[in-house]
Amino acid sequence: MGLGLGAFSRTAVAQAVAPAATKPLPDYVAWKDPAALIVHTSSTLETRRAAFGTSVITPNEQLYIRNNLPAPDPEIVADRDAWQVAVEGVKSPRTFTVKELKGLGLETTAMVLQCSGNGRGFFPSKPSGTPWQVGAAGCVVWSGVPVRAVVEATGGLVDGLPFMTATGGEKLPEGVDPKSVMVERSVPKEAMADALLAWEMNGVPIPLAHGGPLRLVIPGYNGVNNVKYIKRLAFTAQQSDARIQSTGYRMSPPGQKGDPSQPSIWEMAPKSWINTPNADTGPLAAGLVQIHGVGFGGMNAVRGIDVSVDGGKTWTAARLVGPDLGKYAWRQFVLAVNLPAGTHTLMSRVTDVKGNVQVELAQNNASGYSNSSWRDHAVRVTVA
Ligand SMILES: Nc1nc2c(c(=O)[nH]1)N[C@H]1C(S)=C(S)[C@@H](COP(=O)(O)O)O[C@H]1N2
Ligand SMILES: [Mo]
Repeated sequence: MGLGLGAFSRTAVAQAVAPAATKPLPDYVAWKDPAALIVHTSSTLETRRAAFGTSVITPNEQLYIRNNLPAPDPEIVADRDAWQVAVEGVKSPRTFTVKELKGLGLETTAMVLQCSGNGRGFFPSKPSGTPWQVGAAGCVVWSGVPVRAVVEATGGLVDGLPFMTATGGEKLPEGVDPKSVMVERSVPKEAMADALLAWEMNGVPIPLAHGGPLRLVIPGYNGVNNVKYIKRLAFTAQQSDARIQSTGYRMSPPGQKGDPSQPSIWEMAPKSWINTPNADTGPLAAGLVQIHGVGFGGMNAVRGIDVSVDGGKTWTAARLVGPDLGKYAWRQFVLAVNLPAGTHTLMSRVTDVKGNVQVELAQNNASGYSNSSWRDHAVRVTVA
């Protein structure tokens, strides 16, 4: 797809703003826009700050990728409607094909998909893991059946099962303990309220790399909980004992291993950042600059986004621009500012409708998760 003239023109435009060299795109995402992405490894691709556009939605060609295991064989999207998911922990457990799910209901939800390690690259402690900056995130529109409708169709929840546990459909490598590699995540069952079993994203069937034929999406929750190629959705008494749940994705104090007593990486916190101008913009001419970026509340809608051009001493309310796609989507903001010659530190800070304000400083933690710090996300620009 998209390898005609469009690819040439995209490349030509993006080269002007993104000259830095990067590794070639891995085969399974060869259809992505190389100019928009930083290829960290074959399983971690990040959207460049300078590549985020101003049309709210992040196009699939530009969206980040994070895989804990190699993506499954493309044969699983050859007949999408035939993909099966087992539903358990309900009164009448059963397996559904995607075709059957399509008969149960339909909802469309815009939401921020963000890796919990987004912003890890800003921790001075240099935690191990991909040093993502801002681009392990995007705003995506998903279509699918509400999990609530699937639960209703299976007779309702069995009592006393506080978690919703989802299992990814990857083939596991042989010779290792499956629990050490499988992607199986548990969240509080209340998270099902707005969750979907989705088959479409941004207007097309979900590409294999993003979890097609079927993906669990849990608006407001960190990326890892949005299990791709889902093959089992179970309401469970305990959280999964897979490593990715029990010791992985925990807010562990620096230097400590993860363990089940520490908070799991579930709900996202309010966060915003400036996309333009940025480090790739080059020297600006003195005069009016349109500072724009994105902000989201995590679990709540955005009330407002403020911008500072003096390193966080004073703040001015930015204007929210573009369509409001609901409380789980990000809002775009713009502020026109007259910047005199010199070097300036620009930052943004979002407040949600409940009054929660984006944090100034991130909580340091062993794996570098959940960096929402407005200080860390500042951009420095020079005006000639
Ligand atoms: N089955 C499966 N689901 C998964 C993963 C995975 O490796 N396998 N990675 C998770 C993580 S850590 C993130 S951040 C998101 C990334 O989604 P994307 O690659 O579609 O951007 O998917 C999540 N769901
Ligand atoms: Mo992630």
